[in-house]
Amino acid sequence: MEDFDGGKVFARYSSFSVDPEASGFTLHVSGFTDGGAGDSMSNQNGQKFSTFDKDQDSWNSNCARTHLGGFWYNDCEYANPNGVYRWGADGTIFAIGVSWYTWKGQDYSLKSISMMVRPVQ
Ligand SMILES: [Ca+2]
Repeated sequence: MEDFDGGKVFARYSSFSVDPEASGFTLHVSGFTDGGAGDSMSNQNGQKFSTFDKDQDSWNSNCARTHLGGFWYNDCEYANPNGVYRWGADGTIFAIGVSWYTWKGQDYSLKSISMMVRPVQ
């Protein structure tokens, strides 16, 4: 992931899997290694995937609608990579950007986040 000042960091997880649709696409992520980004995914571990039209998060409202994305929201999020693209620091509307809490907080929308997955060898 990168910010708007040339900063580039990463977070690596040795294990990442998603359960089938019948199980709500539950996320299993573990084995964090810090590449400067900090761990914003463990908070989402064990959560189902929530969207505008399907609230499967742990909060009493719909995190996808509140944070304008779709993700494995919990109560609600440390990471919001499917949020609104809004050019860096912007707290006009709380936590709707492309954010990674443990690096830049919830009101900094990152320039990019790439998610890469490879099979276990
Ligand atoms: Ca909810």
